[in-house]
Amino acid sequence: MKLTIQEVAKAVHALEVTTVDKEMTLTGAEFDSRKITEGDLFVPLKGARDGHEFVNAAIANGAVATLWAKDNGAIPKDFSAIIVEDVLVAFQQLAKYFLEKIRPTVVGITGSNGKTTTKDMTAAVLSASFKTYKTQGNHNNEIGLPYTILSMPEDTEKLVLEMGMDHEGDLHLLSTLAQPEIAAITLIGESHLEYFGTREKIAQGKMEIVDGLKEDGILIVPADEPLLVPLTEKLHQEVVRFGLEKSADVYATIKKEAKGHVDFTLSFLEGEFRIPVPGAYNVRNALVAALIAKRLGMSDEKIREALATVELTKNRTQWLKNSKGVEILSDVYNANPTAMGLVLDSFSKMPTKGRRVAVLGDMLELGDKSGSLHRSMALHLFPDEIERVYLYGSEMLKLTEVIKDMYPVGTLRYYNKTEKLDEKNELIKDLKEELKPEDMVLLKASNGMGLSEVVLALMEK
Ligand code: 2GN
Repeated sequence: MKLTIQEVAKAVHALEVTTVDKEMTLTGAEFDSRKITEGDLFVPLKGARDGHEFVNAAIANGAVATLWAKDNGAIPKDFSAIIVEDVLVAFQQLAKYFLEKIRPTVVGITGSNGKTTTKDMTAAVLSASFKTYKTQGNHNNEIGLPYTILSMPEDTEKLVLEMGMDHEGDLHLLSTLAQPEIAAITLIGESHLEYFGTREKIAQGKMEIVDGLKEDGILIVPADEPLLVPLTEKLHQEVVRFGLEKSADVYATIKKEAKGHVDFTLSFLEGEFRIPVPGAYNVRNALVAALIAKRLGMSDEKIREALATVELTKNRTQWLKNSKGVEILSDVYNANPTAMGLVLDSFSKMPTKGRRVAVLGDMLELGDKSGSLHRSMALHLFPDEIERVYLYGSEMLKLTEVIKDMYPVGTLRYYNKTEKLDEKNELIKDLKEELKPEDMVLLKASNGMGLSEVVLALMEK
């Protein structure tokens, strides 16, 4: 992002700006003060804690301005504060302004889950011909999507946005913000993370992706979702139904499935295609990616080349199932208190026949508020929802102290990690012994805690 303070103030309808130099250029926007670099705008959102509390950390890291909710206490002296009614709304308005300034073609994709995503494959294919930027990690909600937009390079031509859906109204907001030229619903799914109750409700929720779809835009939907297809009938935008059956508007035909690749044809492109990953699921992803690429002007040949070399990265957040039948939600590469609280809340509500088990490791680099931020996770842990808790790391000892009287004897375990002593192997051993088929396990920590080793150990035969 490259915007002047003046531009930001105008875009967010600032009530007031406390600054000396409104021509000063801002080079990025961050809501996590740990990620601020020189020249950035700080965006104090309400997470587990109120971001306004951390403005000094942001300044120390090089922030040159901040958004600031009106009547929010003392504004740091000699610092540019852009005063607004609501910081989240301002952040979204700013993203919208930046999008209109850069004007990439926007592709909005929802419904991705599983190991690889249509979003990644689409971005991989488009990258062969265009300057393409895509949603990183899980930045797909009302905060993550504006963040993605504001993080795109100035020369972005195609922007592939993942649009996440947890509640009714989510996709309405994301779609009207980003106003995609192409929108794709990859599947209805029965994802653990959706609280819609019924598949009908999920289908309705997914259809909100058309709320911001351009008049001359295209909606891509699975042909084999009887709940979805009727909802597309009254749209004035073009609707393309995809699948593996000839009755779909566009379809793939699998020719050969091998261990490491699949060969297939596509009804709308010449010749045969290969993806260097197995599975019919990935052929559906590839079909959507190829369709989008074709509509955006790529040649059949270019699409073929791009698909043949797509590299799929593992999702950072993954559902796994081990040989014992334990379901594992692995989210072990980064952590902040907000995200940990949110994932614990949704995990607590997920239906399961077995027990819910949480394995939580330290969140790193939280400075002198670290103790209280770890302790605050007690607000998200209740023995009748999450029956067993394994805490790992020196900061998590503070959380252990807060919840130990609430958790019955034997249901809360603590493992230390210091320079001298690392009890990770005990943690692994106990988990392997104590987990039962049908249990559901959440693992979450900062990357530096190395919980990925625990995930690997649980996945061993
Ligand atoms: O769930 S999210 O991760 N989300 C991001 C967007 O895509 C989808 C997923 C998420 C994270 C969301 Cl939705 C919202 C927020 Cl606000 C955040 C977030 O980053 N929250 C963070 C905090 C909170 N609450 S990051 C962060 C880092 N901060 C602590 C609080 C916090 C570090 C810090 C620690 C101590 C000081 C300053 C900063 C300090 N200053 N100590 N003394 N002075």
